[in-house]
Amino acid sequence: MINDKKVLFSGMQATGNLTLGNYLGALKNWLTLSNEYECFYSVVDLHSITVRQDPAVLRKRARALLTLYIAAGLDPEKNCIYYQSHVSGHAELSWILSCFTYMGELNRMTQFKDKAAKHADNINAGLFTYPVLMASDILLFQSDVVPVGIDQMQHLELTRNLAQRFNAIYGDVFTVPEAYIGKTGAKIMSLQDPAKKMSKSDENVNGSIYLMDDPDTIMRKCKRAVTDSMAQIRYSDEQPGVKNLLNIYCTCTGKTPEEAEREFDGKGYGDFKMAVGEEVIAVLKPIQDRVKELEKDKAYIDGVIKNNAEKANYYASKTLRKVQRKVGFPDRIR
Ligand code: ATP
Ligand code: LTN
Repeated sequence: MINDKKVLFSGMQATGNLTLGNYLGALKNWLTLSNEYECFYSVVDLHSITVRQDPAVLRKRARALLTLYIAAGLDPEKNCIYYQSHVSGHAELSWILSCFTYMGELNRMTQFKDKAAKHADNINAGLFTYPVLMASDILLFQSDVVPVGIDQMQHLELTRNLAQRFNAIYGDVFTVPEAYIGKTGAKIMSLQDPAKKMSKSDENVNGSIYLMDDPDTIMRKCKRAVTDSMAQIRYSDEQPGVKNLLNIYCTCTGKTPEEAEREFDGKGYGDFKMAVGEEVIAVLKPIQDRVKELEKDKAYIDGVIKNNAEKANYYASKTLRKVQRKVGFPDRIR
């Protein structure tokens, strides 16, 4: 608990331009929860380098991502928005927790298998221990809740196991966190291949709507979205393309799939896709406008970065010192 509130932690990697999947699956829920919890939202740049990055591009994207968090509506006075690399506790706790993680556990992680297949020329140890760093992010702030898309569930389970394992040995050190997964939007699929998750590192740019896409591009991508020849708008696994568009529509409008099915009953795919495009544009336009405004105010963003890194470091050190003492590291002499 911080200031009598439960703690929330989440983060995103600055590995590309954010997609609608990132927004509907994660960021949107961050906004809903931000009043209720004491929140830490990190730009997880340590995670980003598990895949080779161009330094200048990474720096630029990390700042764009941090700006986007604010533009989406997270107030940096109330929410701690910061770069993971500015808080060394993440890496320090990660080392300690890696000594409590079994190779077999990490071997089972599907994200590692996917990424290793995608980057066969660079299967580095960081990619393998990525989930331990993620667990450290969460446990470092004694987080109660972690809003993520469904693809992160396996990492959350590992985090809970590590917390429980550590607590069983050393007493009540870590809060055991819960995942928060939205009812709709938890897994937005590629518009070009509804069997694949919409992903910011997908080479096919038509499969993803990027948060900074202009309205014409958004409409074009929606109109070209892969559907089927069943000529009916139903929320069913037999129609994965239509189901995905309905998910997008419902998460944007707050309607239930049943309401949307009724609304589009008897309508053609053309009209339906246009309606989806319009809702997406309506959701993204205010965020895009705010990004453009914020980008002009360098001093403001710099201030946010500085102040929040201090705040994050303060809370991170508290947990870290406690953990170091528990495992037997000597106290510092002041
Ligand atoms: P990459 O393509 O680099 O692996 P990514 O697009 O999967 O990246 P992350 O930075 O790994 O994005 O994820 C940020 C957050 O967005 C996580 O909470 C993740 O669960 C969520 N997320 C990512 N893709 C989707 C999606 N298609 N639908 C719903 N949520 C998603
Ligand atoms: N692995 C996450 C990003 C991430 C994260 C976290 C999410 C890193 N650390 C802590 C929630 C909490 C991903 O989305 N790929």
